[in-house]
Amino acid sequence: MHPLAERIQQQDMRALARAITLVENDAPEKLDMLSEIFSLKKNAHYIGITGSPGAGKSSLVNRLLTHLREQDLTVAVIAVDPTSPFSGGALLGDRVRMNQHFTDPGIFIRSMATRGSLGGLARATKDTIRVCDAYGFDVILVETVGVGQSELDIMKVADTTGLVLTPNSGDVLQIFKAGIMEIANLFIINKADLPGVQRLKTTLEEYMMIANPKGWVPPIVQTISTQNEGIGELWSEIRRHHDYLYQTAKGEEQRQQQLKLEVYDLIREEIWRDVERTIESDQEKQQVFHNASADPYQLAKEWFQEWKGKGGNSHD
Ligand SMILES: Nc1nc2c(ncn2[C@@H]2O[C@H](COP(=O)(O)OP(=O)(O)O)[C@@H](O)[C@H]2O)c(=O)[nH]1
Ligand SMILES: [Mg+2]
Repeated sequence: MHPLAERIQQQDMRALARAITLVENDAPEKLDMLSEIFSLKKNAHYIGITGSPGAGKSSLVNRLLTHLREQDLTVAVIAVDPTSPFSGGALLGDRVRMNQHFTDPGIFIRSMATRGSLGGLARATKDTIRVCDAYGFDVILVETVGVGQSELDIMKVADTTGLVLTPNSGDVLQIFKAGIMEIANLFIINKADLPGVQRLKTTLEEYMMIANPKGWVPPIVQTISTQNEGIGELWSEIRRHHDYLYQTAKGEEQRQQQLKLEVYDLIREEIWRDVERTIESDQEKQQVFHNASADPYQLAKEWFQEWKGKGGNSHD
């Protein structure tokens, strides 16, 4: 077994951090290590918390953390915020209160570095979730800013996704356009101390009438994270969704669909990585790019056919 996998099995937190760094750096041994780590899979509940910047995601995650620790559940927090260059606790908003968690061995907090492309970040985050699961955390909370495809990709592996919205912020329309409404299993109206809660609630109810979801109907939960209000209800709705996933046929169907998407995703990445490496290492092909007016359709068609004909990359 990979030495890190073995140490993770023994709940060595430094090995956990090391493995995540390997994943982030896209180390050559990554896939082998991950596949061994995957065999150690426990059954953590992966929870995604997404929403616009400033919606209160970090504050909520922080409150939820305290709530979960009170029930003796162990928690990994993964913060993904490509718009924020900060690292460590600073990213998690409420820094002072967050610090109290740093010395607790039942908690692991990691913010993902924004190295490389956004796509790379999404992949690294998904792998990091797997590593945390193998370690044995009961709950894995992933905070992401819901802005684009990359975040949507991360949420695809979550068991339960909560979308954080705030009254009168006008972010619903933007979120709607970005296709984030569909991935929400739970609508969280945070900052419920501000005016406009009822209006936002009506908007969400109208949306749900139109979307007409089969199976799970996303509940609307109100929270005021600054006052620690609604956290208990939020957690019980998250658990209710977990029960739905594991105890109903529709839930099972959703999990199968998720597995399929994940496999497709991994294959897509493997293929692209292979094709890219082949073309990048081909001097002749690189020369072709010097002619900026070359026909991209023709080149893509030709080179992809050529790659397929060779049975993929034979460099490794
Ligand atoms: N009024 C009010 N402010 C809140 C609430 N929750 C968070 N905030 C504030 O909103 C700001 C952004 O919170 P943060 O958790 O960093 O948001 P994030 O960017 O979504 O992670 C901070 O100043 C919080 O104190 C709430 O329930 N009510
Ligand atoms: Mg935040």
